[in-house]
Amino acid sequence: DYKFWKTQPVQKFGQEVDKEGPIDAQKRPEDVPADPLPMLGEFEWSTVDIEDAAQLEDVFVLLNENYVEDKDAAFRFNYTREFFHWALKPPGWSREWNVGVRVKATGKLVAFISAIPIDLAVRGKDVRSVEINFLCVHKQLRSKRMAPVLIKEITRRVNRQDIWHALYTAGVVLPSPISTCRYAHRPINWAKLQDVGFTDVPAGKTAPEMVAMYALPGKTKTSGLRRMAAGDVDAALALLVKYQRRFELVQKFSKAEFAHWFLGEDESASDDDASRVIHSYVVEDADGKITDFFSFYSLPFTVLEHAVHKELGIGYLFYYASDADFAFDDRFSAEATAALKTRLTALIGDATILAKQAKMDVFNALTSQDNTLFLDALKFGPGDGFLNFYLFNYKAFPVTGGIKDDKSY
Ligand code: YNC
Ligand code: MG
Repeated sequence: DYKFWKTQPVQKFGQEVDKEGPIDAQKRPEDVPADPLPMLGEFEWSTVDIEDAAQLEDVFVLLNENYVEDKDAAFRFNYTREFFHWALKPPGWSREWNVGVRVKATGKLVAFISAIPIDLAVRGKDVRSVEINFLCVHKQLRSKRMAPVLIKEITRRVNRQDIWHALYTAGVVLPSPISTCRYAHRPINWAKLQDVGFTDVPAGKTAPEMVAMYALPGKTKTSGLRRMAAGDVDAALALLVKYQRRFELVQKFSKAEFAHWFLGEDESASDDDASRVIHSYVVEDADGKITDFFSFYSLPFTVLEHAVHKELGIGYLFYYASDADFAFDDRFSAEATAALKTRLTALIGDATILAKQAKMDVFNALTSQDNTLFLDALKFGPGDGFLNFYLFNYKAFPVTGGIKDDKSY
Protein backbone atom coordinates (compact mmCIF):
# COMPACT_ATOMS: atom_id res chain seq x y z
CA ASP A 1 0.00 0.00 0.00
CA TYR A 2 3.02 2.31 -0.51
CA LYS A 3 3.32 3.46 3.11
CA PHE A 4 6.32 5.59 2.23
CA TRP A 5 5.43 6.75 -1.26
CA LYS A 6 2.01 7.90 -0.02
CA THR A 7 3.81 10.59 1.99
CA GLN A 8 5.85 11.91 -0.96
CA PRO A 9 5.03 14.58 -3.56
CA VAL A 10 4.38 12.18 -6.43
CA GLN A 11 1.34 11.54 -8.57
CA LYS A 12 -1.05 8.96 -7.14
CA PHE A 13 -2.25 6.09 -9.33
CA GLY A 14 -5.13 7.14 -11.51
CA GLN A 15 -4.92 10.76 -10.38
CA GLU A 16 -6.10 13.14 -13.08
CA VAL A 17 -3.70 15.94 -13.99
CA ASP A 18 -5.41 19.30 -14.36
CA LYS A 19 -2.33 21.39 -15.02
CA GLU A 20 1.33 20.39 -15.32
CA GLY A 21 3.71 21.69 -12.65
CA PRO A 22 5.20 21.25 -9.15
CA ILE A 23 3.18 19.37 -6.51
CA ASP A 24 4.59 20.97 -3.31
CA ALA A 25 4.44 24.67 -2.53
CA GLN A 26 7.79 26.32 -3.38
CA LYS A 27 10.26 26.19 -0.48
CA ARG A 28 13.63 27.82 0.08
CA PRO A 29 16.89 25.95 0.82
CA GLU A 30 17.05 27.60 4.24
CA ASP A 31 13.69 26.01 5.11
CA VAL A 32 15.30 22.58 4.74
CA PRO A 33 17.06 20.98 7.76
CA ALA A 34 20.83 21.49 7.65
CA ASP A 35 21.59 18.16 9.33
CA PRO A 36 21.15 14.61 8.06
CA LEU A 37 18.27 12.45 9.20
CA PRO A 38 19.06 10.24 12.19
CA MET A 39 20.57 6.89 11.16
CA LEU A 40 19.82 3.60 12.90
CA GLY A 41 22.15 2.64 15.80
CA GLU A 42 24.90 0.49 14.29
CA PHE A 43 25.10 2.47 11.00
CA GLU A 44 26.30 5.92 10.01
CA TRP A 45 25.98 8.27 7.04
CA SER A 46 29.02 8.51 4.84
CA THR A 47 29.47 10.92 1.96
CA VAL A 48 31.38 8.81 -0.53
CA ASP A 49 34.29 10.61 -2.21
CA ILE A 50 34.15 8.96 -5.62
CA GLU A 51 37.44 10.61 -6.59
CA ASP A 52 39.13 8.52 -3.93
CA ALA A 53 39.98 5.15 -5.47
CA ALA A 54 39.35 3.16 -2.28
CA GLN A 55 35.92 4.71 -1.69
CA LEU A 56 34.91 4.26 -5.32
CA GLU A 57 35.98 0.63 -4.95
CA ASP A 58 33.54 0.32 -1.99
CA VAL A 59 30.70 1.51 -4.26
CA PHE A 60 31.37 -0.92 -7.03
CA VAL A 61 31.86 -3.84 -4.66
CA LEU A 62 28.47 -3.01 -3.09
CA LEU A 63 26.77 -2.65 -6.46
CA ASN A 64 28.48 -5.56 -8.16
CA GLU A 65 27.33 -7.83 -5.31
CA ASN A 66 23.94 -6.35 -4.47
CA TYR A 67 22.53 -4.32 -7.36
CA VAL A 68 20.03 -5.40 -9.96
CA GLU A 69 20.54 -8.96 -11.20
CA ASP A 70 18.67 -11.40 -13.40
CA LYS A 71 16.16 -13.73 -11.80
CA ASP A 72 18.40 -16.82 -11.91
CA ALA A 73 21.39 -14.94 -10.48
CA ALA A 74 23.54 -16.13 -13.41
CA PHE A 75 24.75 -12.62 -14.36
CA ARG A 76 25.65 -9.44 -12.50
CA PHE A 77 26.45 -5.97 -13.75
CA ASN A 78 30.18 -5.48 -13.92
CA TYR A 79 30.54 -1.79 -13.11
CA THR A 80 33.98 -0.33 -13.62
CA ARG A 81 35.77 2.77 -12.35
CA GLU A 82 35.46 4.28 -15.82
CA PHE A 83 31.72 3.74 -15.81
CA PHE A 84 31.26 5.56 -12.51
CA HIS A 85 33.45 8.46 -13.58
CA TRP A 86 31.19 8.82 -16.59
CA ALA A 87 27.83 8.24 -14.86
CA LEU A 88 28.44 10.19 -11.63
CA LYS A 89 30.68 13.09 -12.63
CA PRO A 90 28.94 15.17 -15.30
CA PRO A 91 29.49 18.96 -15.16
CA GLY A 92 28.01 20.38 -11.95
CA TRP A 93 28.15 17.08 -10.04
CA SER A 94 28.15 17.45 -6.28
CA ARG A 95 30.27 15.52 -3.78
CA GLU A 96 27.41 15.69 -1.29
CA TRP A 97 25.17 13.71 -3.62
CA ASN A 98 26.98 10.40 -3.35
CA VAL A 99 25.39 9.20 -0.16
CA GLY A 100 26.48 6.02 1.58
CA VAL A 101 25.63 4.17 4.76
CA ARG A 102 28.43 2.34 6.55
CA VAL A 103 28.56 -0.08 9.47
CA LYS A 104 30.01 2.03 12.30
CA ALA A 105 32.16 -0.76 13.72
CA THR A 106 33.76 -1.94 10.47
CA GLY A 107 33.32 0.90 7.97
CA LYS A 108 31.74 -1.51 5.49
CA LEU A 109 29.57 0.27 2.90
CA VAL A 110 26.08 -1.28 3.02
CA ALA A 111 23.87 1.20 1.16
CA PHE A 112 24.17 3.91 -1.48
CA ILE A 113 22.17 6.45 -3.49
CA SER A 114 23.33 9.12 -5.94
CA ALA A 115 22.09 12.26 -7.65
CA ILE A 116 23.45 14.25 -10.59
CA PRO A 117 22.08 17.57 -11.87
CA ILE A 118 20.07 17.53 -15.10
CA ASP A 119 18.00 20.08 -16.95
CA LEU A 120 14.73 18.61 -18.12
CA ALA A 121 12.17 20.06 -20.44
CA VAL A 122 8.65 18.73 -19.97
CA ARG A 123 6.59 19.76 -22.98
CA GLY A 124 8.76 22.79 -23.50
CA LYS A 125 8.83 23.85 -19.85
CA ASP A 126 12.25 23.86 -18.17
CA VAL A 127 12.43 21.82 -14.99
CA ARG A 128 15.75 22.03 -13.16
CA SER A 129 16.18 18.56 -11.66
CA VAL A 130 18.45 15.82 -10.48
CA GLU A 131 18.58 12.28 -11.73
CA ILE A 132 18.56 9.69 -8.95
CA ASN A 133 20.40 6.44 -9.59
CA PHE A 134 22.22 3.51 -7.97
CA LEU A 135 19.88 3.14 -4.99
CA CYS A 136 21.17 -0.02 -3.35
CA VAL A 137 20.80 -1.71 0.04
CA HIS A 138 22.95 -4.72 0.92
CA LYS A 139 21.10 -8.03 0.50
CA GLN A 140 21.33 -8.77 4.22
CA LEU A 141 19.63 -5.48 5.14
CA ARG A 142 16.64 -5.67 2.85
CA SER A 143 13.05 -4.93 3.91
CA LYS A 144 14.13 -2.89 6.92
CA ARG A 145 12.87 0.42 5.53
CA MET A 146 16.34 1.74 4.81
CA ALA A 147 15.46 2.75 1.24
CA PRO A 148 12.97 5.45 2.35
CA VAL A 149 15.62 6.91 4.68
CA LEU A 150 18.13 7.06 1.81
CA ILE A 151 15.55 8.70 -0.45
CA LYS A 152 14.64 11.32 2.19
CA GLU A 153 18.30 12.07 2.84
CA ILE A 154 19.20 12.56 -0.83
CA THR A 155 16.08 14.74 -1.17
CA ARG A 156 17.26 16.89 1.74
CA ARG A 157 20.73 17.28 0.23
CA VAL A 158 19.35 18.17 -3.18
CA ASN A 159 16.82 20.64 -1.72
CA ARG A 160 19.64 22.32 0.24
CA GLN A 161 21.11 23.17 -3.16
CA ASP A 162 17.82 24.65 -4.31
CA ILE A 163 16.70 21.85 -6.61
CA TRP A 164 13.18 20.50 -6.06
CA HIS A 165 12.49 17.98 -8.79
CA ALA A 166 13.92 14.64 -9.84
CA LEU A 167 13.80 12.09 -12.62
CA TYR A 168 14.33 8.43 -11.79
CA THR A 169 13.70 5.07 -13.39
CA ALA A 170 12.97 1.69 -11.85
CA GLY A 171 11.87 -1.78 -12.87
CA VAL A 172 9.36 -1.77 -10.00
CA VAL A 173 5.99 -0.05 -10.24
CA LEU A 174 5.60 2.89 -7.87
CA PRO A 175 3.11 5.79 -7.82
CA SER A 176 3.08 6.73 -10.70
CA PRO A 177 5.05 6.16 -13.91
CA ILE A 178 5.01 9.06 -16.36
CA SER A 179 6.06 6.58 -19.02
CA THR A 180 6.93 2.89 -19.31
CA CYS A 181 9.36 1.44 -21.83
CA ARG A 182 10.22 -2.12 -22.68
CA TYR A 183 13.72 -3.50 -23.15
CA ALA A 184 14.61 -5.05 -26.49
CA HIS A 185 17.69 -7.18 -27.20
CA ARG A 186 19.59 -7.69 -30.43
CA PRO A 187 21.84 -10.76 -30.16
CA ILE A 188 25.28 -10.16 -31.67
CA ASN A 189 27.22 -13.24 -30.61
CA TRP A 190 24.32 -15.65 -30.50
CA ALA A 191 26.45 -18.78 -29.90
CA LYS A 192 28.00 -17.27 -26.77
CA LEU A 193 24.64 -16.01 -25.53
CA GLN A 194 23.32 -19.54 -25.80
CA ASP A 195 26.44 -20.97 -24.16
CA VAL A 196 25.95 -18.86 -21.03
CA GLY A 197 22.19 -19.45 -20.88
CA PHE A 198 21.18 -15.91 -21.88
CA THR A 199 19.14 -17.30 -24.76
CA ASP A 200 17.83 -20.64 -26.02
CA VAL A 201 17.16 -22.33 -29.35
CA PRO A 202 13.51 -21.57 -30.12
CA ALA A 203 11.18 -24.45 -30.97
CA GLY A 204 11.46 -25.47 -34.63
CA LYS A 205 14.91 -23.87 -35.09
CA THR A 206 18.47 -25.13 -34.88
CA ALA A 207 21.48 -23.42 -33.34
CA PRO A 208 23.20 -22.92 -36.74
CA GLU A 209 20.02 -21.30 -38.08
CA MET A 210 20.03 -18.87 -35.16
CA VAL A 211 23.70 -18.03 -35.68
CA ALA A 212 23.03 -17.40 -39.37
CA MET A 213 19.97 -15.30 -38.62
CA TYR A 214 21.92 -12.91 -36.37
CA ALA A 215 25.10 -12.74 -38.45
CA LEU A 216 26.26 -9.17 -39.02
CA PRO A 217 28.50 -7.73 -41.74
CA GLY A 218 32.08 -6.98 -40.76
CA LYS A 219 31.91 -3.37 -41.93
CA THR A 220 29.49 -0.47 -41.54
CA LYS A 221 27.60 0.76 -44.62
CA THR A 222 26.83 4.45 -44.11
CA SER A 223 29.24 6.64 -46.03
CA GLY A 224 30.79 9.45 -44.03
CA LEU A 225 30.34 7.58 -40.74
CA ARG A 226 33.15 8.14 -38.23
CA ARG A 227 33.81 8.40 -34.53
CA MET A 228 32.67 11.70 -33.05
CA ALA A 229 35.54 14.04 -32.15
CA ALA A 230 35.77 17.11 -29.91
CA GLY A 231 35.40 19.33 -32.98
CA ASP A 232 31.96 17.87 -33.72
CA VAL A 233 30.38 18.85 -30.41
CA ASP A 234 28.67 22.06 -31.60
CA ALA A 235 27.22 20.50 -34.74
CA ALA A 236 26.11 17.24 -33.10
CA LEU A 237 24.54 19.08 -30.17
CA ALA A 238 22.63 21.41 -32.52
CA LEU A 239 21.38 18.37 -34.42
CA LEU A 240 20.26 16.67 -31.20
CA VAL A 241 18.47 19.78 -29.92
CA LYS A 242 16.57 20.03 -33.17
CA TYR A 243 15.77 16.33 -33.22
CA GLN A 244 14.53 16.36 -29.63
CA ARG A 245 11.67 18.67 -30.59
CA ARG A 246 9.98 15.41 -31.51
CA PHE A 247 9.69 14.40 -27.84
CA GLU A 248 7.60 15.52 -24.87
CA LEU A 249 10.16 14.86 -22.15
CA VAL A 250 13.82 15.56 -22.88
CA GLN A 251 17.10 16.22 -21.15
CA LYS A 252 18.69 19.48 -22.24
CA PHE A 253 22.45 19.30 -22.60
CA SER A 254 24.83 22.22 -22.26
CA LYS A 255 27.90 22.06 -24.49
CA ALA A 256 30.01 20.85 -21.56
CA GLU A 257 27.42 18.23 -20.63
CA PHE A 258 27.19 17.05 -24.21
CA ALA A 259 30.97 16.67 -24.37
CA HIS A 260 30.94 14.73 -21.12
CA TRP A 261 28.14 12.35 -22.02
CA PHE A 262 29.17 11.70 -25.63
CA LEU A 263 32.94 12.07 -25.74
CA GLY A 264 33.45 10.53 -22.32
CA GLU A 265 35.93 11.20 -19.57
CA ASP A 266 38.87 9.77 -21.35
CA GLU A 267 38.96 11.14 -24.86
CA SER A 268 42.28 9.47 -25.47
CA ALA A 269 40.81 5.96 -25.29
CA SER A 270 41.71 4.16 -28.51
CA ASP A 271 39.22 2.47 -30.82
CA ASP A 272 39.67 -0.95 -29.35
CA ASP A 273 40.23 0.12 -25.74
CA ALA A 274 38.10 -2.35 -23.79
CA SER A 275 37.58 0.18 -21.00
CA ARG A 276 35.84 2.70 -23.26
CA VAL A 277 32.37 3.43 -21.86
CA ILE A 278 30.76 5.71 -24.43
CA HIS A 279 30.91 5.22 -28.19
CA SER A 280 29.65 8.13 -30.29
CA TYR A 281 29.58 8.43 -34.07
CA VAL A 282 28.63 11.12 -36.56
CA VAL A 283 27.91 11.10 -40.26
CA GLU A 284 29.65 13.87 -42.18
CA ASP A 285 28.41 14.54 -45.71
CA ALA A 286 30.53 15.60 -48.69
CA ASP A 287 30.13 19.28 -47.72
CA GLY A 288 31.41 18.65 -44.20
CA LYS A 289 27.97 18.93 -42.66
CA ILE A 290 27.03 16.64 -39.75
CA THR A 291 23.77 14.99 -40.80
CA ASP A 292 23.44 12.23 -38.20
CA PHE A 293 24.69 11.21 -34.80
CA PHE A 294 24.31 8.11 -32.63
CA SER A 295 25.80 6.74 -29.45
CA PHE A 296 25.85 3.63 -27.31
CA TYR A 297 27.52 2.76 -24.04
CA SER A 298 29.14 -0.33 -22.61
CA LEU A 299 28.05 -1.97 -19.36
CA PRO A 300 29.12 -5.62 -19.27
CA PHE A 301 27.79 -8.48 -17.17
CA THR A 302 29.95 -10.79 -15.15
CA VAL A 303 29.02 -14.38 -15.97
CA LEU A 304 28.84 -16.25 -12.67
CA GLU A 305 30.22 -19.78 -12.46
CA HIS A 306 30.84 -20.60 -16.10
CA ALA A 307 33.77 -22.77 -17.17
CA VAL A 308 34.66 -20.79 -20.30
CA HIS A 309 33.03 -17.36 -20.28
CA LYS A 310 33.70 -14.78 -17.58
CA GLU A 311 32.06 -11.74 -19.10
CA LEU A 312 29.24 -10.77 -21.44
CA GLY A 313 29.77 -7.59 -23.44
CA ILE A 314 26.62 -5.47 -23.49
CA GLY A 315 25.96 -2.32 -25.50
CA TYR A 316 23.09 0.05 -24.71
CA LEU A 317 21.69 2.34 -27.36
CA PHE A 318 21.89 5.91 -26.02
CA TYR A 319 20.95 9.13 -27.85
CA TYR A 320 20.82 9.66 -31.60
CA ALA A 321 19.67 12.33 -34.02
CA SER A 322 19.21 12.62 -37.75
CA ASP A 323 18.22 15.37 -40.13
CA ALA A 324 16.38 12.85 -42.36
CA ASP A 325 12.98 14.28 -41.39
CA PHE A 326 13.98 17.97 -41.31
CA ALA A 327 13.38 18.46 -45.02
CA PHE A 328 9.66 17.88 -44.66
CA ASP A 329 7.15 20.61 -43.84
CA ASP A 330 5.44 18.29 -41.40
CA ARG A 331 8.02 16.19 -39.58
CA PHE A 332 5.30 13.84 -38.35
CA SER A 333 3.82 13.19 -41.79
CA ALA A 334 3.85 9.66 -43.21
CA GLU A 335 6.54 10.68 -45.74
CA ALA A 336 8.82 12.17 -43.11
CA THR A 337 8.37 9.14 -40.86
CA ALA A 338 9.17 6.77 -43.73
CA ALA A 339 12.34 8.70 -44.56
CA LEU A 340 13.37 8.73 -40.93
CA LYS A 341 12.64 5.03 -40.56
CA THR A 342 14.89 4.19 -43.51
CA ARG A 343 17.68 6.39 -42.21
CA LEU A 344 17.53 5.26 -38.58
CA THR A 345 17.41 1.60 -39.62
CA ALA A 346 20.65 2.11 -41.56
CA LEU A 347 22.32 4.09 -38.76
CA ILE A 348 21.41 1.83 -35.85
CA GLY A 349 22.21 -1.18 -38.03
CA ASP A 350 25.71 0.29 -38.28
CA ALA A 351 25.67 0.80 -34.50
CA THR A 352 25.15 -2.94 -34.02
CA ILE A 353 28.10 -3.63 -36.35
CA LEU A 354 30.28 -1.22 -34.38
CA ALA A 355 29.11 -2.89 -31.16
CA LYS A 356 30.24 -6.20 -32.59
CA GLN A 357 33.62 -4.68 -33.46
CA ALA A 358 33.81 -3.48 -29.83
CA LYS A 359 33.38 -7.14 -28.73
CA MET A 360 29.85 -6.70 -27.45
CA ASP A 361 27.71 -9.85 -27.40
CA VAL A 362 24.27 -8.24 -27.25
CA PHE A 363 22.89 -4.79 -28.02
CA ASN A 364 20.04 -3.43 -25.87
CA ALA A 365 17.56 -0.68 -26.56
CA LEU A 366 14.41 0.63 -24.93
CA THR A 367 11.17 1.43 -26.74
CA SER A 368 11.89 5.13 -26.03
CA GLN A 369 12.72 7.86 -28.57
CA ASP A 370 11.87 6.66 -32.10
CA ASN A 371 13.26 3.21 -31.48
CA THR A 372 10.17 1.25 -32.50
CA LEU A 373 10.78 2.49 -36.05
CA PHE A 374 13.74 0.12 -36.41
CA LEU A 375 13.69 -2.53 -33.66
CA ASP A 376 11.91 -5.22 -35.69
CA ALA A 377 13.83 -4.61 -38.89
CA LEU A 378 17.14 -4.87 -37.03
CA LYS A 379 16.12 -8.14 -35.30
CA PHE A 380 15.76 -6.84 -31.79
CA GLY A 381 13.48 -9.11 -29.76
CA PRO A 382 11.21 -7.88 -26.95
CA GLY A 383 12.73 -8.64 -23.52
CA ASP A 384 11.19 -9.50 -20.13
CA GLY A 385 12.23 -6.20 -18.61
CA PHE A 386 10.28 -2.97 -18.43
CA LEU A 387 11.57 0.37 -17.25
CA ASN A 388 9.26 2.88 -15.55
CA PHE A 389 10.07 6.59 -15.66
CA TYR A 390 9.12 8.83 -12.73
CA LEU A 391 9.15 12.52 -11.88
CA PHE A 392 9.41 13.70 -8.26
CA ASN A 393 7.40 16.74 -7.20
CA TYR A 394 6.11 17.38 -10.72
CA LYS A 395 2.75 16.39 -12.10
CA ALA A 396 2.50 15.90 -15.81
CA PHE A 397 0.40 14.15 -18.39
CA PRO A 398 1.66 10.73 -19.49
CA VAL A 399 4.56 10.83 -21.94
CA THR A 400 3.94 8.60 -24.91
CA GLY A 401 7.40 8.81 -26.50
CA GLY A 402 8.19 8.94 -30.19
CA ILE A 403 6.40 7.37 -33.11
CA LYS A 404 4.86 3.98 -32.31
CA ASP A 405 5.25 2.06 -35.54
CA ASP A 406 6.09 -1.43 -34.47
CA LYS A 407 3.43 -3.98 -33.69
CA SER A 408 5.66 -6.09 -31.42
CA TYR A 409 5.97 -3.45 -28.71
C1 YNC B 1 12.94 1.72 -6.00
N1 YNC B 1 13.67 1.06 -6.91
O1 YNC B 1 8.12 0.62 -2.57
P1 YNC B 1 6.51 1.81 0.08
S1 YNC B 1 16.37 2.13 -9.28
C2 YNC B 1 12.05 3.71 -5.20
N2 YNC B 1 12.78 3.03 -6.11
O2 YNC B 1 8.12 1.89 -0.13
P2 YNC B 1 13.00 -1.07 2.15
C3 YNC B 1 11.61 1.81 -4.00
N3 YNC B 1 11.44 3.14 -4.14
O3 YNC B 1 6.00 0.92 -1.01
P3 YNC B 1 14.52 -2.74 0.39
C4 YNC B 1 12.35 1.04 -4.89
N4 YNC B 1 12.33 -0.23 -4.48
O4 YNC B 1 6.27 1.26 1.45
C5 YNC B 1 11.60 -0.25 -3.38
N5 YNC B 1 11.17 0.97 -3.08
O5 YNC B 1 6.01 3.20 -0.08
C6 YNC B 1 10.31 1.37 -1.97
N6 YNC B 1 17.60 -3.73 -4.71
O6 YNC B 1 12.03 0.05 1.58
C7 YNC B 1 9.20 0.41 -1.69
N7 YNC B 1 17.97 -0.69 -6.99
O7 YNC B 1 14.29 -0.44 2.55
C8 YNC B 1 8.86 0.69 -0.25
O8 YNC B 1 13.20 -2.00 0.86
C9 YNC B 1 10.22 0.97 0.34
O9 YNC B 1 15.35 -3.15 1.58
C10 YNC B 1 10.79 -0.26 1.03
O10 YNC B 1 15.33 -1.64 -0.43
C11 YNC B 1 14.95 -1.29 -1.75
O11 YNC B 1 18.28 3.55 -8.36
C12 YNC B 1 16.17 -1.38 -2.69
O12 YNC B 1 16.86 -2.54 -7.63
C13 YNC B 1 15.72 -1.04 -4.11
O13 YNC B 1 19.03 -2.65 -3.32
C14 YNC B 1 17.21 -0.38 -2.21
O14 YNC B 1 15.75 -3.75 -2.86
C15 YNC B 1 16.77 -2.81 -2.59
O15 YNC B 1 14.13 -3.81 -0.56
C16 YNC B 1 17.91 -3.06 -3.56
O16 YNC B 1 12.35 -1.85 3.20
C17 YNC B 1 18.54 -4.08 -5.75
O17 YNC B 1 11.09 1.36 -0.75
C18 YNC B 1 18.97 -2.84 -6.53
C19 YNC B 1 17.83 -2.03 -7.09
C20 YNC B 1 17.02 0.27 -7.46
C21 YNC B 1 17.42 0.81 -8.78
C22 YNC B 1 17.15 3.55 -8.72
C23 YNC B 1 16.29 4.81 -8.72
C24 YNC B 1 15.85 5.06 -7.31
C25 YNC B 1 14.88 6.21 -7.18
C26 YNC B 1 14.52 6.51 -5.74
C27 YNC B 1 13.47 7.59 -5.59
C28 YNC B 1 14.05 8.97 -5.76
C29 YNC B 1 13.01 10.03 -5.50
C30 YNC B 1 13.57 11.45 -5.77
C31 YNC B 1 14.51 11.95 -4.63
C32 YNC B 1 15.20 13.36 -4.92
C33 YNC B 1 14.20 14.38 -4.84
C34 YNC B 1 14.62 15.78 -5.07
C35 YNC B 1 14.55 16.90 -5.25
MG1 MG C 1 16.06 -1.98 4.28
